[in-house]
Amino acid sequence: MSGPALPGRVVALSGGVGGARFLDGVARALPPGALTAVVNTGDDFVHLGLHIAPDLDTVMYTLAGLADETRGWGLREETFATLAMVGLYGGPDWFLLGDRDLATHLVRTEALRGGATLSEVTARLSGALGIQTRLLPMADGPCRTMIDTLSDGTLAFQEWFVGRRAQPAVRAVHFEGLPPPAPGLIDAIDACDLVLIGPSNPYVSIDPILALGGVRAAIARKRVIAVSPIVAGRAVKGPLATMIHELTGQPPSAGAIARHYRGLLAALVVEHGDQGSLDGLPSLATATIMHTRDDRLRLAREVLAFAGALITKEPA
Ligand code: FO1
Repeated sequence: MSGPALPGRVVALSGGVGGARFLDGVARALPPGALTAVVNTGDDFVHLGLHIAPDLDTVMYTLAGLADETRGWGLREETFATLAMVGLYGGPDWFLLGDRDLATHLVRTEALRGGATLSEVTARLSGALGIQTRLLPMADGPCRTMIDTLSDGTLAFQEWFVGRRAQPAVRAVHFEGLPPPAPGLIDAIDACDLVLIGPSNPYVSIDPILALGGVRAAIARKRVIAVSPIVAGRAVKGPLATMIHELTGQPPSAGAIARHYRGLLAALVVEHGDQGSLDGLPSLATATIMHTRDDRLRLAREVLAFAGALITKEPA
């Protein structure tokens, strides 16, 4: 007996580590070419003269099977000799750039200075790493996530997240610069059967993508399923649980994620036991924490089968 048909074309929105791991599962669960990944670039910054795109690189290294699985970002078996020398000179060594990772930033920066767009460089770098998934930065132009803090004024994302270990309490998040979405992004959404939102931080990883002109409206016309980055009241990684409390006054829960994406979602994928707070939003309850590569594939297959059943049941 065959199950519901898998969605044919899928667009998935992603930030760094959690989103990248989910994308890895979805990419392997679908036929080659079926997935377009749209990646947050609000975290990008220029550091030591280089264009650093942390979420794009985390996604690229994860899909290529090269990511450091413990940290979640950067390359595995990395060394930091160049950074040690930067520190010896009194240069900025607070952001950990590995020796091999630096090659990505050097080649990207040189290509951008030569007139290539971020989309073009991303296609070149991901192609060189053998990645078959289409990777789109959310935009070619700069859109910078800025964190308004209670104690330290307004900080650029990496300055807050890495430089101050996400310690200053957050009053608000805003984005500087609203470039057009990357070429092909709206077309990819228009042509897809399903939009997935990975288990990424909604405020700093997904909202920058949704803020770009036309993206939220295009997504709102589609069947959208998100995976909750909150499990049993805690963030799987990073400062999200504290941010939910600081920004909404609510306790962190899958329900807070559902309310954040109100009006967009057909369903939310949550951890077993987390369905209680969803205010009636349809959900799939399963094991959402991805410890292994097999977990990623299993979760992706479950989400796609669930989406297939939703599509079969409720034609758009
Ligand atoms: N995250 C950290 O917490 N500390 C770092 O020193 C750090 C360096 C770094 C270098 C390259 C890269 O691609 C990512 C890096 N990240 C680091 C992760 C980065 O801050 C991401 O933006 C966040 O993980 C949010 O997605």
